[in-house]
Amino acid sequence: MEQITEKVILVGIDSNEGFDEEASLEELKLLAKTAGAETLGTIIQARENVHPTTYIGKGKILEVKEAIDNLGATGVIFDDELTPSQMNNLSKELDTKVMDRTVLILDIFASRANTAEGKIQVELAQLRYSLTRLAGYGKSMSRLGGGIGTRGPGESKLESDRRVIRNRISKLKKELSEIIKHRDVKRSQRKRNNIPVVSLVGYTNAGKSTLLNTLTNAGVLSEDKLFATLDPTTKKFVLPSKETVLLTDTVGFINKLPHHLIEAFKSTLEEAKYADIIVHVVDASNPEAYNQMEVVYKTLDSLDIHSKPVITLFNKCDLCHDKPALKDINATKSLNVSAIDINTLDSFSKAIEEILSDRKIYFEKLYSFNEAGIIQRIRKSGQLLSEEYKENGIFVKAYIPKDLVGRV
Ligand SMILES: Nc1nc2c(ncn2[C@@H]2O[C@H](COP(=O)(O)OP(=O)(O)OP(=O)(O)O)[C@@H](O)[C@H]2O)c(=O)[nH]1
Ligand SMILES: [Mg+2]
Repeated sequence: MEQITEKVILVGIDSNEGFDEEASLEELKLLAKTAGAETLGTIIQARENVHPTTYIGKGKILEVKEAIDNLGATGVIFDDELTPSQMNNLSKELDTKVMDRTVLILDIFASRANTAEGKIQVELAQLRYSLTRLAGYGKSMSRLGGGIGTRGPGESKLESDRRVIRNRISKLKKELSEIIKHRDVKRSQRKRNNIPVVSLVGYTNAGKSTLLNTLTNAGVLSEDKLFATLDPTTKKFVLPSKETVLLTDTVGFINKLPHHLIEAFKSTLEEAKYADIIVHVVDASNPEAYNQMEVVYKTLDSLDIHSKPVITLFNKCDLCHDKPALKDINATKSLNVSAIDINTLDSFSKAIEEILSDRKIYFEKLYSFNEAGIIQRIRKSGQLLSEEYKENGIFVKAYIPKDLVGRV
């Protein structure tokens, strides 16, 4: 298929809060590149709030229009989610293809989705996004199809468009809930086996998949692109203490993650909810590292993921020679590592062991010979220190997870 390269101009508003707008447009540029568009220029307007009907002010619109003509752009991408009326007005005023951060991220997710679940989630998000936009387009939308069968009063076409979308949404939701049910079964199996789950979270491009690959040879795609990973991958990782944990790598977070995506991807994003330990991977070489960390914590918060032990990994430390060291007051432990260099990761394994051993207690008990099954269970979920065969049974000494005590 022939690939058309869009040439775009990026437009953002500097409201003096959170991310520096220049950095945000740098990120938008990377998103555009990931989606296959070339950035010709960037324009920033300093204003406290977005303009309610045109996002930027009148004068700035003229400036953007001029840039489109001078540079030969085929489209404009705005650094926030535009309201339907902003999008409508800007399309008219600029007379070119108008896109926003949300469309771009949805597009990237669509091209990255591999599994049935990922595809359904992306389509759900896209449909929900377009459902809110249909109203704004009104008649122009009904003319879009053109030709026989599409003529007629705009409103009724709009109604039927809506109905088609709603039906599709409810069908997809049903399919998705089947898949989620299946995953819940798997999760509860893990829980029964008592294997601790360690979940990698972090801003997109922080190095989560690289870390998983270095530790477990997982062979997960890792790339210098945003959202290289969409679908969760879980791998076994054996600690130096010989205890096994499950490491899960999943979709990264980003500033202004569209709420349609958060809704649709809830089950994927929530992967960390079932973790015993959260590993927060940070790209310490990125000048926006602190803002990115804040986005990660806010996203975890909005997913109701709290009060779990957190290990923060300041990653890519091979690139941070002259930078001041970063800190994370939210973390149980923080470490400087380089995910591409396994020699820097010993301290990481140790940190996991330490946190897990905090949750274990020393245990000894005499079991009768026909209770050998329980000892097998201790061996699997805990750390069996010794078993002594005596005349009246087997005497066991072990460290076991606290929540296993009642069951052994
Ligand atoms: N120099 C250096 N590069 C690294 C390090 N860790 C990861 N990278 C690079 O950073 C880029 C992103 O790494 P990924 O592992 O794909 O990042 P991710 O967090 O999985 O990103 P998403 O899946 O997009 O959320 C890749 O080009 C990696 O090679 C590191 O320790 N040092
Ligand atoms: Mg990844």
